[in-house]
Amino acid sequence: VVLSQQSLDGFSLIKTCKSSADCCFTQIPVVDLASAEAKSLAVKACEEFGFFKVINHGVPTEFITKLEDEAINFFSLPPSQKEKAGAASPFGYGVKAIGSNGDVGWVEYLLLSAKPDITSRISLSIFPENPEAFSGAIRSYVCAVKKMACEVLELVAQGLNMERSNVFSRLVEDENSDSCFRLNHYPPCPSGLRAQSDRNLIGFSEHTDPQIISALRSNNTSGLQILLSDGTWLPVPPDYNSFFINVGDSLQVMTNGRFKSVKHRVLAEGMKSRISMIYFGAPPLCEKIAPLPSLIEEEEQSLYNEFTWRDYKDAAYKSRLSVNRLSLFERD
Ligand code: GA4
Repeated sequence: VVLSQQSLDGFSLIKTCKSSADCCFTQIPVVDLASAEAKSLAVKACEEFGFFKVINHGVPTEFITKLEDEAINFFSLPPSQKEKAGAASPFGYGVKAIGSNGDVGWVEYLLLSAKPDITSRISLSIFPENPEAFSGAIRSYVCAVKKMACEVLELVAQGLNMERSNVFSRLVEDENSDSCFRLNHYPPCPSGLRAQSDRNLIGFSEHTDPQIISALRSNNTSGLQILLSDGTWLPVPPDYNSFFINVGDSLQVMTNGRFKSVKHRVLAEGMKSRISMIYFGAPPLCEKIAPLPSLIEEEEQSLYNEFTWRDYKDAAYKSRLSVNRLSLFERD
């Protein structure tokens, strides 16, 4: 499959209000990791939006630019070369199809495990002459972003007055953590469609992330939107130098619903290619996920049944993107 201007068969178009008059009053919360208020602001953002922007994140700029260059280089290869990564099932290269349950998007991507050996193997199949440039760039980036994501998890644990500040971060730091990493390329929206003011091509349709935390950045291109609690979609203004943090389903469960796992989507709207890179911090497969007792308020009940990350991941991979997977684990 190649994404081309000619064949739009099977892609979804949605009606959107491009003026976005209803959402221009809402601002994405910003958390400065170096500030004293970081803990409380991060907790507030996780409760209200399940989403915030992080500045002073400490991820070296050179790791970011290096990986972005490598990603552009990878996506510029001929299809036959990209396919050498193997089909995304789950790890590998994918075009148009997302997951294996019929979801499609105006996107091509590389889905990788955060474990370096799997990435090295895939890199070797794509670049047999020099696998290290690509896998090395991914390794350095993923390591730095994981550190930042764990810092954010420690901050929110402190902000929630947890007894141990590593309650969340230890799961992602565990050597058996099931974290993964994704590079997405959204080609420019076909010109014929760009002209239609009230229709948008879906790049990645609405979903929540099943993991604990996701850390995303992009090449300064718009398209990402988050769903607000009033049901409106808020476009996220792009920012090359910042990271965006998403609360995942597992963190929603551990906080007994206090933090919201944010629904988000990407529209292919621009004339520019969008490149995004997302680190998904996950627990080990055998880890039990349940609301933490200290976060179940008095007179409140646990909202979810306990499950292992393996159970949840299996359920997620069997479902369509937009499904509310957590409802399967809600307590009756
Ligand atoms: C959404 C978050 C991550 O991108 C991802 C996605 C995964 C995939 O692309 O294979 C899923 C999706 C994501 C949730 C539901 C299932 C699985 C596609 C899909 C239809 C890598 C993940 O972990 O879950």
